[in-house]
Amino acid sequence: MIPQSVAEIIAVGLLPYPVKSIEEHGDGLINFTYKINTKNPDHPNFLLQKINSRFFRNVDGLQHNIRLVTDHIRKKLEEEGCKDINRHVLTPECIQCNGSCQAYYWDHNGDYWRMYVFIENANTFEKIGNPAMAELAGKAFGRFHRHLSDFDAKDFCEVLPNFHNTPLRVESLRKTIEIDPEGRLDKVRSDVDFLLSRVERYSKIIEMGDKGLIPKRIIHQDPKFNNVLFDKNGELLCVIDLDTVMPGYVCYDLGDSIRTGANRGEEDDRNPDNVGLDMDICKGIIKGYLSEAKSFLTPAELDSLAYGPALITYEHAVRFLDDYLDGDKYFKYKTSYPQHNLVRARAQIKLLQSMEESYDKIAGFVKSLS
Ligand code: GN1
Ligand code: MG
Repeated sequence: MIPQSVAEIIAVGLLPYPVKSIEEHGDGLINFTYKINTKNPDHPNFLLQKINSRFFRNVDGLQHNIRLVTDHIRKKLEEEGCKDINRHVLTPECIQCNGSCQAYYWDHNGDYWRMYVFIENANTFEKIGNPAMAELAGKAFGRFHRHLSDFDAKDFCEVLPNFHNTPLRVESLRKTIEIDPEGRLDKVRSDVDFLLSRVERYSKIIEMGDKGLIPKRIIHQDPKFNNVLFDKNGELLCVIDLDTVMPGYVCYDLGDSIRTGANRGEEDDRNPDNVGLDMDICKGIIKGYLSEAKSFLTPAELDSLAYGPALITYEHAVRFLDDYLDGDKYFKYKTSYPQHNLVRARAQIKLLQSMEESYDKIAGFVKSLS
């Protein structure tokens, strides 16, 4: 169903061209997304998205970041002589409002909306099917990092502060444990002990950063495979869903793309036997990533990469368990049964064990390509 607000945006004439039809697009849980088909075939169609202002409170900052990043990538693509720039980077489109062009629209319900030019004949995929696809996934995020490797981040807004600050995520878990607001702690003692015994090991990246040994760069921070857009002929186009783009360490993106893309099971798999690292997919992602990123990464960053998968998986286990103990507040929108967050946390713990067993192999593979 098309919500009233979308009809409002069309009705008050906030779009640059006459509209033919509106359809729902994708199944985004955070962003409600609509495709706006314009009447004149010479005019582009648009993607209209509701911004999740529960996560993203600073909408000005968010839209500012997206504009900076897409402008920068566009410039890089021009320098590289890319023939079809509008398919290789997202194009934010302003919304006509009070006689001026605005980065977003605030509707009568207090929701925020923004638009991109719609990229036609393009697809995303939920799952990485084989190592060749894995290589493309790695390439997509490696290229994104490469294009932004000389970006001056000083004007950048950290829309979700400390998003990947692992020690702070652990601090939050500790606080929840102390209070145990839902009386759930007893059931999960061994999971808690497992995670707390690893705090030091997974504080290493933040410590390296604090000591200035690895640089903060602009990274994606939600590098799931379904955030990679492909042409209908299979050609890699660009990465999408730029909301979480912020300064961070490159191993976070490589790590999260492996956590989400190279798990033999599901993130919320109820059967732990299904869960584990698929080494062929993992290698594919690393190979694709380094084919783009090797050229600008420092030796210390190259060394940090192999920590990424386990680090980000650890962090997710901590976040899911924290939220479970806290009564499923943060991930409420994706919790469909009472134990869902606990199932997620345990699946992440299982994946983490499998990654820890494979650490030497991952590090060796990175080294062989560096
Ligand atoms: C959240 O809802 P989704 O899938 O886009 C979360 C990510 C986690 C992911 C885990 C803003 O993203 O960090 O990786 O869940 N996003 C935010 O399923 O917290
Ligand atoms: Mg997302």
